[in-house]
This record gives sequence, structure tokens and C-alpha cells, in this order.
Amino acid sequence: MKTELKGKTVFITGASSGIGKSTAYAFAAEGANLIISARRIERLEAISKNITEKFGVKVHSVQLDVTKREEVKKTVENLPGEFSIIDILVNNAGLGRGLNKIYEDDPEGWDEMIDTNIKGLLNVTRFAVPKMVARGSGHVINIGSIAGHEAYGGGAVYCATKHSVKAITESMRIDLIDKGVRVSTVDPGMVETEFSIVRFYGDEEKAKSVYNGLEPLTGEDIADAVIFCATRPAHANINEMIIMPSVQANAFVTYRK
Ligand code: NDP
Ligand code: 8X3
Repeated sequence: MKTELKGKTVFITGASSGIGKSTAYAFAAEGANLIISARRIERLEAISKNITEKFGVKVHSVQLDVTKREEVKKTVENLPGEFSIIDILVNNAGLGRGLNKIYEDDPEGWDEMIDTNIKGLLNVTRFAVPKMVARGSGHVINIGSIAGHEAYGGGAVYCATKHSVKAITESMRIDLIDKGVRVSTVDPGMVETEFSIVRFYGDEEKAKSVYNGLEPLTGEDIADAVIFCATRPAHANINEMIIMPSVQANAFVTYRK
């Protein structure tokens, strides 16, 4: 029997934009209640209002920087009563910074990527999973990347962070095998979100050119994949799902018109 999402509580990091935002809408459409988090609280509040009006589910918006371990601990351990049981955690918050050769790259960007994509994911997981373990049920869905399977030039650190997400997912699955907690990773290729704008420090033209001549994935495509993972019957787990635009064969080869 498929896992029912109605009435479940889903914690999504990085829900102010892109994949995280689409995932919030997709879970709400299934009747799940949400904890949506990111640094830009005003965006979360607007999303929360819209979701509540549209789907009638409960939404708790939290301003949270996943790189701040103490803040994450305080937030996750002190959720309001009706949101205190997290059934599903979607570790989505992440970013790329720059696309430069390693010997020319800005080390500040390395810190941001490592602190967010690896340590941020670890921080939230560390404080959300103990209650799942105590209850004997839960599901952690990480958003990895094709960059966690292949490494491309200019992406040494971003690719390293997503290879880390893959390794963390695999180890966690072993750690949680006897605890009733499932662990999945959804690993997309090119998705048109704010990702490239952030990667190129606000250069919208450069960001747009990443998708020139091809139809990229959308946040909704990835949200669909996340919902598929979350709705498998309790005895089944999607370990890993790689999802690409039809015209992207791998991290290197695209077909552009
Ligand atoms: P967006 O830039 O559209 O969204 C990124 C989200 O992460 C935002 O909501 C942002 O919110 C949040 N975020 C960034 N840093 C932090 C932080 N320190 N603390 C909390 N939240 C943070 O990009 P995407 O939706 O594309 O990215 C989502 C995930 O998908 C990332 O992990 C990315 O690596 C991955 N991915 C993206 C692909 C793509 O092609 N777009 C392909 C494969 C994977 P705020 O700034 O408000 O904090
Ligand atoms: C982000 C997309 O194509 O740079 O994971 O790997 S890509």
C-alpha cells in the first residue's frame, strides 16, 4: 500500500525558491502539513500564505540558515507542538558558487558550498533524525545532483559536495536500517531555478545562457520525483533517483537546438 501523505509533517530546507518551493507545493497538494525553512523569511511567509489558502494545510515558516549549527539545533528541537513530529525531512538547501578552474577559484565560495551542501545537510539531519529513530519511523530525502556521480571542470568543490551527499546518504541508510527510517537521494541534472543566478553571483544573463537551446527540468519535475519516493509503500525504498532533461545525457553532453 502506498504511503499516505495526508496529515504527515514534512520539513523542507531551502523552500524559498526553486526545487524546495515546488516540493512544498507538491506535498501540500497531497495534504501534508509543512515546515518550510530558508534564510529569506519574507519569501517563506508569502509561500506559506499562498499554500494555506490553496490547500488548507498547516504551514510553519522558519527563518533558518542551515550552516548555523546551534540555530538549527534550537529550531529543530523546539518546533511548535503541532509540528514537533517530523515524518519526512527533505534536505534541499544548497548552492553552487562560481564555475572556475580550481587554481583561479575563490576559496570563499568553497567555504559557502561546503558549509551549506555538506555541513548544513548534516546539521539538520543530526537534530531531526533522533526523534524519527525514537519513533521507529521517518524518511530522509536528500537532494543530491548528477554532480554527485560525475565531476566536471570548474566544479571541483560543488561536485565534491554532491559526491559527499551521495556518501552521506549511503552511510545513513546503513545506520538507520534497523530503525524504520528510510533514506533516499534525488539527483537531478539541469533544473532551471535560481541555482545558476546564485552560482554566477547574480549575473542573470550568464545564468540564462546555461539553458540556451535546451529544455531544462523544472522544480516541479523534481518535486514529482520526491513525492514518488515519499509515497512508496513502507517496505520499499528508492535509494537513488537520477533525473535529467531528455536532452542532457550526462554532466557533459547536452543537445542544444
Ligand atoms: P535555488 O537557488 O532556486 O534554491 C536554493 C534554496 O536553498 C533557496 O531556497 C535558498 O534559500 C536555500 N539556501 C541556500 N543556502 C542556504 C542556507 N545557508 N540556509 C538555508 N537555506 C539555504 O536552487 P535549486 O532549487 O536549484 O537548488 C536546490 C537544491 O538542488 C540544491 O541543493 C542544489 O544543489 C540542488 N540541485 C540543483 C540543480 C539545478 O540544476 N538547479 C541540479 C541538481 C541539484 P535562501 O537563500 O532564502 O536561504
Ligand atoms: C547542479 C546542476 O548541472 O551543475 O547540481 O550539476 S549541475
